[in-house]
Amino acid sequence: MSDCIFCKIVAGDIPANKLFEDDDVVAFHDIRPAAPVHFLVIPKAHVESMLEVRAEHAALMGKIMTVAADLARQQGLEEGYRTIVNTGRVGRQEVYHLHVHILGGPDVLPAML
Ligand code: DGP
Repeated sequence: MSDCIFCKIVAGDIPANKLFEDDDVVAFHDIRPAAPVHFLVIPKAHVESMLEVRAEHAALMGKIMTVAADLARQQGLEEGYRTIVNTGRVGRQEVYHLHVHILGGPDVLPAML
């Protein structure tokens, strides 16, 4: 998707502070951190949102969550963190390339749910 900002990060066309990358997923720090640790894990393939996720994406979605958990441990979030996926207009999704937010840090996370 030529106009997708996260596809441009995947392609290396715009910079990102990457934490992890393999053939399927990329993780990078959020440009507008809402917590002391705030990173995103995305599929390299352009999947717009959870609205598009089907059974064929099961392995990829599992990998995204596994990478998120591994990176959270690496980032020192042993006591926990928030994992958020905003979906569609109603879910206040801003960037239409599926991404999982991981937010952590001591005592700074607002109560949301
Ligand atoms: P949302 O679609 O609402 O789940 O959030 C999108 C997030 O993506 C938001 O927290 C800011 C982040 N973001 C947007 N553009 C960029 C960018 O170019 N680089 C990085 N690292 N993060 C971005």
